[in-house]
Amino acid sequence: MRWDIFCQIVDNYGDAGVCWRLARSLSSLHGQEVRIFCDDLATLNLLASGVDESIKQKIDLLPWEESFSNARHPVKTPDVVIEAFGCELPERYLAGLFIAPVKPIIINLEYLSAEPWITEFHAKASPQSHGISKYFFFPGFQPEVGGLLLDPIPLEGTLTAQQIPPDLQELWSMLQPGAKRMSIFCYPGAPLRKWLEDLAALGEDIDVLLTHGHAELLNLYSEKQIALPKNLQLLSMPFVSQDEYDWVLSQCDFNIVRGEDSFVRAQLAGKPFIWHIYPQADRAHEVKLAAFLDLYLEEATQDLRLATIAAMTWAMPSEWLKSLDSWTTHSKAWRGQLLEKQRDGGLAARLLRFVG
Ligand code: TRH
Repeated sequence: MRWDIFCQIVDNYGDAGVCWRLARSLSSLHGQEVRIFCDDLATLNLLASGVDESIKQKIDLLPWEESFSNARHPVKTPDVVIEAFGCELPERYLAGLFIAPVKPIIINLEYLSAEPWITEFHAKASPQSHGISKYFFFPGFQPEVGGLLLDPIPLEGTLTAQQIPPDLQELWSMLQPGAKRMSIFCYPGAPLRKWLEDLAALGEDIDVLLTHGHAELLNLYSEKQIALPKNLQLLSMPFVSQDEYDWVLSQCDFNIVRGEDSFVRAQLAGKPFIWHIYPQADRAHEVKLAAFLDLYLEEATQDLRLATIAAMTWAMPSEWLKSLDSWTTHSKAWRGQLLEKQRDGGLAARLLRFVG
């Protein structure tokens, strides 16, 4: 079938990251014809870079305006229209659908959530005055909702240390032998400087991989240099491809991730992680985090529960790092449970079944 995905980039990379990952899955794993209309093509192209040309060329990445420009032949009517994260379709594009001989189905693809209430809204109709059928679709962890965007599933062990991505080889050569490795991808509001100073004071050899832009966050290049003992080495990464980022997550002992897509990738890496959830004004993010932790820690010991909740709410590492080993065991088990629950193929497969 033909899919039109509309991607409006609010900020950061996740809107593009999720839309690109979905398009890639629908196209290369499910043989669908996919176009993405995006209002910030530069960001989308950044996320789509580093993917095999044979995959990328099958997906049309188009500017938002192309969806209704009459310059070209009238836009081919799609079978499915995805409004990613509830973005509004362009009026003139919608008008084009009204005159289409066969109407598409419109899907409002929501943000990923672990909250229980989404089970009541998932797959429910959202009646529109224009009469074209539209449905809510909630990605999530529970069996009766939209599932997780998993592809490509980083199979344990295949992302071995030997396959160091080319643009990480120099950085990888600087790692301290035998040191713990942590990657950091968080929002500016995190107490990162204090967190790293506390971590360094524990005396362990640790290499901290700062993802694109985080070194600036720490004013590493300014006079207010963060003063860290040499057992903690800060290494700054370029912005790498999604698959290379998966590789980094799998090679680290601990990861700080954020938003939506890296949050899922960290779980698939089977390693302990802090989820720096996207902060919302009305503190709704705290409800979302609590809902996830309820699921994530359902089978954890009380000690691990306390350690994980402390870590996820930015307590200093000296308060919870002693639980790292049991957290690592738990993370592997959680990855296994996730893959088991999503063995139907997760979000892309469930979308296909829903519209099929
Ligand atoms: O960038 P984010 O903070 O995006 C967020 C989420 O989309 C959130 O839902 C939304 O409300 C908010 O923006 C506005 O985090 P996220 O979701 O992890 O997206 C980052 C994407 O970037 C993800 O696909 C991984 C990818 N990435 C790379 O490809 N290379 C890299 O080097 C890094 C660090 C990330």
